[in-house]
Amino acid sequence: MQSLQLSLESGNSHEVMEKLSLPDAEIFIMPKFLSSTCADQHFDSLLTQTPWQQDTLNFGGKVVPIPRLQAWYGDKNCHYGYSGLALSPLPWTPLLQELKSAIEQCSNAEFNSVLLNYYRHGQDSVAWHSDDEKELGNEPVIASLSLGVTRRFELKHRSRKGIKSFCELSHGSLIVMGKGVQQNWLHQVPKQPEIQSSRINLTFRKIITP
Ligand SMILES: O=C(O)CCC(=O)C(=O)O
Ligand SMILES: [Mn+2]
Repeated sequence: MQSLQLSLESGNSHEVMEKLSLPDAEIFIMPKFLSSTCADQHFDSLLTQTPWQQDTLNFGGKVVPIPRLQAWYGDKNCHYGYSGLALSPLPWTPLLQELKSAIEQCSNAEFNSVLLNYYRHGQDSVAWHSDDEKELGNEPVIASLSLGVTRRFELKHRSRKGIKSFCELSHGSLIVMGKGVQQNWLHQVPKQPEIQSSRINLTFRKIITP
């Protein structure tokens, strides 16, 4: 896969994209991808209009609710799953399609699906993982848009013990995870019990269908 090419348009504050310096990975952040007014509107629409689901995982016969709510949207054939959970796509909404196009333009990548996560408060989280399911291909580009309260996004290298990093994902920010991120690193959004307010995250992905 070619490495990410970024469209940086000078004078356009939403286009300011910074590369995080992580070994063995290409990851970019645009802290102000959306203006705060736009981000507020999209947060409210997604919060109220998404059919949020409380999915469960089965750990050796024990059914455990995932500590966040989710929704999966995409093209008709985009079936996805992780840890034994199977997700069938809801059809694109105009808002999700609009966000997808804007994010495709600035990341120079294509997506056909999006996973929405709703962290209701600081007790909701996602545990250490990488998005390395085979339906995402060998070197996926995943773009992640954050709305709502700022949460900490942590990364740790898979094999070089002790090499870690983190960034704060604020309202309207976009990160683009490219070459090496899923292969060489794990990421998580840890619980932050002091946080009372909610956050929505959208990860745009490309499912490779046979
Ligand atoms: O909420 C986030 O920022 C990350 C979500 C995530 O890693 C995922 O859905 O795979
Ligand atoms: Mn992930």
